[in-house]
Amino acid sequence: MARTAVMVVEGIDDGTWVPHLADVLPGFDVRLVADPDVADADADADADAVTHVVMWKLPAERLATYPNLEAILLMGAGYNHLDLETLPDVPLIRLIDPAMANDIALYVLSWVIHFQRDFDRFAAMARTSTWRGGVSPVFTRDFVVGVFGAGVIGRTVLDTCAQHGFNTVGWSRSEHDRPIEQFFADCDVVVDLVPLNEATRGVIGASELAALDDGVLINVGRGATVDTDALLQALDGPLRAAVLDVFDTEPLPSASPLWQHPLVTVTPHVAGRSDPVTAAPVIAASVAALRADALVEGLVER
Ligand code: OXD
Repeated sequence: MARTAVMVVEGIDDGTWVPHLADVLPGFDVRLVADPDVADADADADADAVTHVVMWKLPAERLATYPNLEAILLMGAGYNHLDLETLPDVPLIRLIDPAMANDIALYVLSWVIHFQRDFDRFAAMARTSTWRGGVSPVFTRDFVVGVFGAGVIGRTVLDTCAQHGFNTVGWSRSEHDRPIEQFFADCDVVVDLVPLNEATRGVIGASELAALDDGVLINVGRGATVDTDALLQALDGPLRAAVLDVFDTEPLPSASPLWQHPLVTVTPHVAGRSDPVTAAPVIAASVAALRADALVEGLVER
């Protein structure tokens, strides 16, 4: 009799991934890897039955103990924290969950409205009991929201802002209609969603921020794509504000000048969260598509 395929799941957050995955993958014996650093007797006893791993950062040595692995499915959208060279040579699928993309889009939209309606300026004026003070919010159609790194999630952000009447423009390396500095110059808000790799480390630097001028930078992608020193200098100049959800080092060290900066809002990497309730069906669909040799969204090119 054929053995039931085992899916092992990294123990992340509150451990609810296992029941949600088990619900949508009845053909699998879904088990938790309790502690990636300690050999887990239960999962290891059946190492050769393990066909799928759902993980964020299980070590490559652990993955190498599964000789019949068919695929690795990530619990998040990014994968820059993994050393692809060391991973088993099986499909690696990042999580493209529309619910997560929507979460990010709403985070962005709330800040876009905040700045388009001049709430930051009115808050400053309230401190001196100033009425209007020459501030007149621009209309939605005249407020330009740009997404730098307009992939799947970026397109959701653009669509959400466009549905609310904002003027939108996307920029990605493979698809753009203007040079990068022109893109920054044309935007009132730039949303950074560019994936982190060696080519994009610090890609938003002094010249991009100078082009953005008195605009706003929102970073919901990866912290290291922005040159923090250049950002602090731009904030000493015309840059209106920065809203940062991601950082070079997380948690953001308490000594970072970003914490106290009056023009910077820090949020603790919460713009888009992985939710096992919505992610489990997406992962189940990827498993089915892989087994049917069909196209899989989120397949990482290696
Ligand atoms: C992700 C993230 O990559 O949370 O999913 O940043």
